[in-house]
Amino acid sequence: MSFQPTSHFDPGLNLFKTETMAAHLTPREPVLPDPGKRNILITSALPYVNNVPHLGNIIGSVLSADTFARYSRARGFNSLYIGSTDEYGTTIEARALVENCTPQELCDKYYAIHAAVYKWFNISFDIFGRTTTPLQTEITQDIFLKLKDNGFLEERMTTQLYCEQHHSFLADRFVEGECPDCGYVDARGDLCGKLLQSLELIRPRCKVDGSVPVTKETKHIFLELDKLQPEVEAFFQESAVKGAWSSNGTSITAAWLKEGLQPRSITRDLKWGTPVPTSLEGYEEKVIYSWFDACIGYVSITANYTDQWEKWWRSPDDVQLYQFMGKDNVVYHSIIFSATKIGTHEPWTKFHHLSTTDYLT
Ligand code: B3M
Repeated sequence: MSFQPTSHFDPGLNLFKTETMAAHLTPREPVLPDPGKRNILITSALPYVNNVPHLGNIIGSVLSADTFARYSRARGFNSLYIGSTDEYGTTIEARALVENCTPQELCDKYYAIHAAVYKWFNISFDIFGRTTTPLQTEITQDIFLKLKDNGFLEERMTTQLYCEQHHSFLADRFVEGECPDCGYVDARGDLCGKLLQSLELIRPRCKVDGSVPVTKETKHIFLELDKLQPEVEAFFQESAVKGAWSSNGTSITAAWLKEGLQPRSITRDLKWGTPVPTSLEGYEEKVIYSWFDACIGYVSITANYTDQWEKWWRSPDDVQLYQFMGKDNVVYHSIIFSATKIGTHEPWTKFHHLSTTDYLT
């Protein structure tokens, strides 16, 4: 098989359009929920678009979701199965630096490769979209502003590492140094056995140019998860039982809730991402944190598929949402995405079933 990109993607339509695509992925009448039927909305986690998909991507969420989608269709349930690449965030920026291209060029290259791989595996997506679309910006900003209006966003000052060499705040992934825990000298600012923050590293250095960063104050917007904890907890208690969530999804979510939710920053000093709404002053050089809007990707992909997307995503009584993912993605879905939807005070379709797989070893 060849993974050479041979297709072109039209973000306006967000549908596969060329000969590289299987017949089941070509444009047709959109599947919409039918209130008299059982309506099943299925998602598999959106892989970062910075590499060739690996078996972990396939096993972790795609294969299980595809199997379920085939079962669901065979049972005659009205089913929509969506997937996409995840195109924002520092993983993409970091890879673009390595490949000496722009993040957009990187996304275009690897989107085609991802699409070809899933086609080769004959994955039965109804749509395989992208997260870098105007609708992603529109829907994410709308949700962001509703959270703000409802009093769940707060501005806070934070201290971060800043590279004076290339004039940029450094995301954790862009910092290396000595791990205070195990002494490893090339530890990365976001991961070294345990979750590290770059400020904890000893003798930190900028991964882009090797210079020594300074600390600097910068303001960010925080999602006040603590205020949303009671509602997230009530939703979890009911949904995990009713929708028979898989055990690791249930235990990971329960552990987070037991510890108590804390406010989390949902903006970043980066260029590659969904812009912060322009009504917020002083955020012109910042973007929304990619994990905040990655899950909103499921919604915007559906919106690129049909302008009646709200029939799927704002129909909690008519639609059952089944989400498939690896266990490292659980909290972003079960806690942060759920809290985000709850905080808008709008009738979002939330999880029915959460299916999580362990790491492929
Ligand atoms: N891209 C992480 C991953 O690929 C992230 C998932 C997003 S799901 C909305 O594992």
